[in-house]
Amino acid sequence: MSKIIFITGATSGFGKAAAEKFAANGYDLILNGRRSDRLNEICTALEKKYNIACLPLPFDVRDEQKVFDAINTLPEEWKMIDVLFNNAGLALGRDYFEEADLNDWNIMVDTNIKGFMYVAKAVSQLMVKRKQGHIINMGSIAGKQVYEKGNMYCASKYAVDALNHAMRIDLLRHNIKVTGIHPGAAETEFSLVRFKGDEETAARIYDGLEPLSAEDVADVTWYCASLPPHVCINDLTITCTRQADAIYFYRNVY
Ligand code: NDP
Ligand code: 8X3
Repeated sequence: MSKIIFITGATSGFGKAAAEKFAANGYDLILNGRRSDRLNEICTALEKKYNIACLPLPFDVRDEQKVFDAINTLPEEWKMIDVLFNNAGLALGRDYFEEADLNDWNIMVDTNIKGFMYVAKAVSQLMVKRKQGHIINMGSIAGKQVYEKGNMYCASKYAVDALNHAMRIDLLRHNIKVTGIHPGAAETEFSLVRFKGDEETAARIYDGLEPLSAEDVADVTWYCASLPPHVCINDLTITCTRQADAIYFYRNVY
């Protein structure tokens, strides 16, 4: 029987690349995001290409009721989730603390912390019943080190880091692995979302770098998920070669 991965934020970036990587390795997929047209297209394409099964499960992770309803009413055969890639998230704005938009902060807290937690809780309850599973949480280098104008995005990813650790401790007794992946700069739709469609500013983030790609992150996600049952990567920080931490870059701009 095929294994099942549930991926949130699968309409783009890391989630979409992970869907392809896991499908290529024979996993069946449950794919979440808000853009259902994209989910349907991705599912159809991957089913055809890899001869796997794919279930689109569109919902907004911020909607507590919808998250629990969608997961608790999955058909029985889809409840046997082996891996959760808890990846949906976003940054909005890059502003000084006193100038930042409160609405941006609310959306980041609601998505990156509360939505993240709803999905992890609902899926972990299914895993607990089976005494097996692997939760892979998407953190960030921004959850390891605060940078200027990072304020609430960094805080939300620090929360992810703390919850990742907390889940690992509490789920130990249920034989559930918990892994946190913490990438640095990666070129996806992330910066376009952060800068609200301003393509020029979004592109400048990667000036003089060869940033991580979505596929780089999908590869390490696959690595973490494909280790033997007794081995668990707890925390994995990954940057491109020209990035040392959340602040120091060596840009090729002489
Ligand atoms: P993208 O913008 O390319 O992808 C983000 C995904 O999250 C989309 O599929 C989007 O789907 C989904 N999403 C956002 N909000 C919601 C919501 N409320 N409900 C359901 N799905 C949602 O960015 P990345 O792939 O780069 O980002 C994925 C994760 O990686 C995020 O948690 C981000 O913080 C983190 N990260 C990104 C880094 C980077 O430099 N790119 C580095 C470190 C971490 P839709 O819009 O269809 O709902
Ligand atoms: C995304 C990486 O450096 O833009 O989490 O915060 S960074």
